[in-house]
Amino acid sequence: MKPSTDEEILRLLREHPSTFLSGEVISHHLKVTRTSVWKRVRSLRALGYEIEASRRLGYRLVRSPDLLSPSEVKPILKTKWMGKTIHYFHTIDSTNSEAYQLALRGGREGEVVIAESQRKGRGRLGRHWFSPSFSNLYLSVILRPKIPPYQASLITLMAAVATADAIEKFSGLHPTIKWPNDILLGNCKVAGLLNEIHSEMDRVHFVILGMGVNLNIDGKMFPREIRAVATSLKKEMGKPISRKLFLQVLLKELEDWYEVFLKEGGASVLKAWRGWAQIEGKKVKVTSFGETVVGKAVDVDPYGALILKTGDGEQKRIVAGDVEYDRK
Ligand code: BT5
Repeated sequence: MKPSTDEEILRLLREHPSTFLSGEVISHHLKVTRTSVWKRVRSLRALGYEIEASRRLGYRLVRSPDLLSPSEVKPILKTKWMGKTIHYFHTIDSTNSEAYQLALRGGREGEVVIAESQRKGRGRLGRHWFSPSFSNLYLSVILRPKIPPYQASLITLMAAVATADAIEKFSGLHPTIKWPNDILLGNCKVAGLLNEIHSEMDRVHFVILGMGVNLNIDGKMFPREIRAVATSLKKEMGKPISRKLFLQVLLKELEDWYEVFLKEGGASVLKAWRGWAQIEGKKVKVTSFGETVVGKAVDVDPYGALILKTGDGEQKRIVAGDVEYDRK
C-alpha cells in the first residue's frame, strides 16, 4: 500500500528529529506544492501532532499523539511479518468485516486492520462490542493457516494465550482466560476475541482474528449494562497507557504464538492456555445453542472444546457457548 502524504511528511520529520526541515525540501520530496505541505501540517496538528513551524526554517516534529496509525505503529513494530501492512481507519463499521472483505479480495497473511472506533463492533453471535474513539484497541488480522476447519478453534485459544501474555508483559498484572475467548483481570473482561473463518470442508481459506482490548477507557465510561463486568488496563494499572506500545507487545506475542502453533500443532498452545485458564475443577454453567448445562470443568480437548462433567457423572463436550463460573 502506498503511504499517504501525511505519513510521508511524518517520516521525513522523524528522520530529522532535532532539526527543522524546510517546506521546500518536503515539497520537493513529495512532489507537491508548499501550500499543500502547509495544509497537511495543519491537518496533522488537528490530529494532535505538535509540529513547530518557522517561516525561515520550516517544520519540526515536537510530539506525536497516541494514535494507532501506520506512521506511529510501523516504526516501533518488533514483528517479522505481522502488521507490515496496516489498513487504518478513524472509524469503521467493524475491523473484522473489513478484514474479511480484504481477505476475499486476496489480502495476505499478516495484514492488519486497525480502527480508532467502530460503529458496529461485533462480539460473537451478533452481540455488540462497545468501541469508543481513540481509547482502546480494535484490531483484526488476516491469517491463512493450512489447517482443516476442525482445528480453527485452536486459533482462538492461541490468540487468547498471546493476549494474556501481552497483558502480563506490558502491565505486570496477571490476567485469566475464560473459555473460549474472554480475557479477564480480576473478574472483569478486559479483552474479547472474535474468530471468523472462511473454509471448505477440508481446508481453511482464511481466518479473521478480531481482538478488542480495553486500554485507556475510564471505568465510568462503559455503558451501564457492562460497567460491573468490564475493565480496562488504565483502570487496573491506575494510569493511562501508551496504546501503540501495547500494540507493539501484542503483535509480537501473536506472531510468536502463531508460529509455535503452525510448527508444533496445538499441544504447546493448549499447555499455555491451561496455565492461564486454571479451569480444571471449576463449577460452571454453560449456555450452548440455547441449552444450559451445569457441571464441573474437566479440561479442554485437543481441539479446544470444553469438557464438562455433569451432576450425573456424564462427560459433555461443548464446542461453542458462554461460560459462567459458579462462585459459591
Ligand atoms: C467477544 O464477544 O468478546 C468478542 C469481541 C471482539 C471485538 C473485536 S474489536 C475488533 C474486531 N472487530 C469486531 O467487530 N469485533 C472484533 P462475546 O464473547 O460475544 O462478548 C460480547 C459481550 O461482551 C457483550 O454482549 C457485552 O456483554 C460485553 N462487552 C461489549 N463490549 C465490551 C467491552 N468493550 N468490554 C468488555 N465487555 C464488553
